Amino acid sequence: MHHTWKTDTRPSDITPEAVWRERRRFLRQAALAPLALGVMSRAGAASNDAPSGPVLAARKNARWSVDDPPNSWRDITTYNNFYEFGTGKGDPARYADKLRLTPWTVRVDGAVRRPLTLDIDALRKLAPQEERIYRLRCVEAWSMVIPWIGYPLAQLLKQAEPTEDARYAVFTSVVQADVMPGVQEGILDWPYVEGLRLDEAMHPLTLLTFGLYGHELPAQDGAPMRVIIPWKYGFKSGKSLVRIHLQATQPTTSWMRAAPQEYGFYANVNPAVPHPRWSQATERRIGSGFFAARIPTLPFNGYAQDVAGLYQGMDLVRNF
Ligand SMILES: Nc1nc2c(c(=O)[nH]1)N[C@H]1C(S)=C(S)[C@@H](COP(=O)(O)O)O[C@H]1N2
Ligand SMILES: [Mo]
Repeated sequence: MHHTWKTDTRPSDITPEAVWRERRRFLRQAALAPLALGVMSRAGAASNDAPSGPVLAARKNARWSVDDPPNSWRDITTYNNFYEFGTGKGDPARYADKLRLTPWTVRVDGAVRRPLTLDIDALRKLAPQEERIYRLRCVEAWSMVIPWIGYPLAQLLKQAEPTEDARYAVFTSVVQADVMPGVQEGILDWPYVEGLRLDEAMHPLTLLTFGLYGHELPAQDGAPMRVIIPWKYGFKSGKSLVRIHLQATQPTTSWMRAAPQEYGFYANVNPAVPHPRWSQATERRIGSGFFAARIPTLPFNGYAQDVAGLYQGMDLVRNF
C-alpha cells in the first residue's frame, strides 16, 4: 500500500473507453486462434470477461446489497491487492493460480468452548450461501462494487461457542512461501494477520466469503475463503484464511506493525480522517474510466446506519 501512486493506474483508465473495448475485442478474438493461445500468458487467459471456475449457488440477499452497478469480473479479478503475490495490481492474477487449494482446513480456536478444525467443503456447507453486493473501499482511495457469495461469519463463530474472554477475533492468512513471490521478498511480516473486535466480527454485515459472481473465489481474490468487512478499508478483509483465533486482547495486525502511524486497528472508512499521506475524502471507482469524476467517500463506506452504533462514544480520530 506504500506504492499506491505508481501502481494505481491501468490501461483502461488512460485510454478512451471505445478504444480499449475495441482492443479487448481484438484480444479475445486473438485468444481463439490456436497459435495465439499457445503464447498467451496465464494472466492473459485469466483476464476473460466471463465469470469462470467452479459454480457456487447462492440466494440473492437484497437487504444487505447496495444498488451500485457491480464492477466487471475482469476488474475484480485482475486489479487486486494480495501482497503475498507481489505489490503490483496485476501480480495476484499472474501468480495466485499456483496457490495449493487442496487440502484446505481452517482452525477456529482460542477463547472458545468448542475449538473447530473444518475442511473447506464442510465450511462451504455450514450455512446457506448468499449473494451480497457490497462496496469495497481500499485505503488507497479506489473502490469497487462486488457481488460476493458467503454467509455471516457469526454463523461459524457461534458453532465454536465463544467464551466470556473472547473480545477479539484474529484472522490469519495462509503462507505458501514457495509459490508466493511477495513472501519471499518480505514486504510485510508474514503471515498476513488482521483482526476485529468480537462485536464487529459478529455483525450481520461481516461476511465469510467463498465466491463471487456465481463462482468460487478465484485465488487472487482470496480462495478458498476470506472475510469481507464492507465498512472498513479493504486491508481489514484478510484473504485465504487458515485460522480464526478468539482472544481477550487487541491483536497487533500486520499493517499496524508495518506502519502504526498510518494503519490503525479500526480502519473504519472515514472521509473526515485523512491518511497521513493523502486525503480519504473522495475515491475513484475502478472501471468508471479516466474522465469519470471522483466520487465522495461516505462515512463507514455508506454503511453508517448499520454500524455507527458499534462505535458510540469512541473518538474515531484517535481510534483510526
Ligand atoms: N492475505 C491478504 N489479504 C488481503 C490483502 C493482502 O495483501 N493479503 N490485501 C487487502 C487489501 S489492501 C484489499 S483492498 C483487499 C482487496 O481484495 P480484492 O483483491 O479481492 O478486491 O484485500 C485485502 N486482503
Ligand atoms: Mo486496500
